[in-house]
Amino acid sequence: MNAEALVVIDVQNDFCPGGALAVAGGDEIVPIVNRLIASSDHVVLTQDWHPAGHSSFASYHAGKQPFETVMMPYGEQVLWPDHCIQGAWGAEFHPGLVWTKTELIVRKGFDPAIDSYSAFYENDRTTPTGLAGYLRERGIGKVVLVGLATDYCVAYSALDAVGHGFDTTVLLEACRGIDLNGSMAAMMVAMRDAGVKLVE
Ligand code: VGL
Ligand code: ZN
Repeated sequence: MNAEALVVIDVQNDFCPGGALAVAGGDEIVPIVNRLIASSDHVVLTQDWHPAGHSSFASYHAGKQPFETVMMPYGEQVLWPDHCIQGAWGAEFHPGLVWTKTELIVRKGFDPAIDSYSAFYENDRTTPTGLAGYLRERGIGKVVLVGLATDYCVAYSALDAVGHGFDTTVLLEACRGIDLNGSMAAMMVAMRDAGVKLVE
């Protein structure tokens, strides 16, 4: 289990300036991520991939605005602007991302009833994406995470990676965050406490 994988989280148009759920400076990481891809033996990408009318969209909930929360059967859920709709421009990878050597693309958030931040589990925290099994079968014991957004999909993925026993590093210079109601500080503490290596 000595092999290492670079896991690039959601570097998609909707999370970059001009997109529906733009993360400040999201596009700035693209050249850094490209260098990391070039120097990595194994590259996995994730792609947020929602059907139109997804239940994580504020537009699905009468009277709700983006960034409000709602109680779902699996717990509290932040409501987002419509984003990363299957097949749409916003769901495509940033055009500058050199993703061609990617071995696996994990799509997530396709169940209309459940959001999915983590690359490993949907937000019910029990439905797996299969990524842990994939990495393990390939003999990968170490994961390096980069991408968007630091405090949501990167952080949830990192927490699940350590939870699965992977040696887990987040390279912060190749991440950008949303920072909603203190989420950035909270998730940085959560990652550090869980044993994620945070590299500035
Ligand atoms: C993300 C909110 C909703 C992310 C995805 O990639 O961090 N955040 N969907
Ligand atoms: Zn999403």
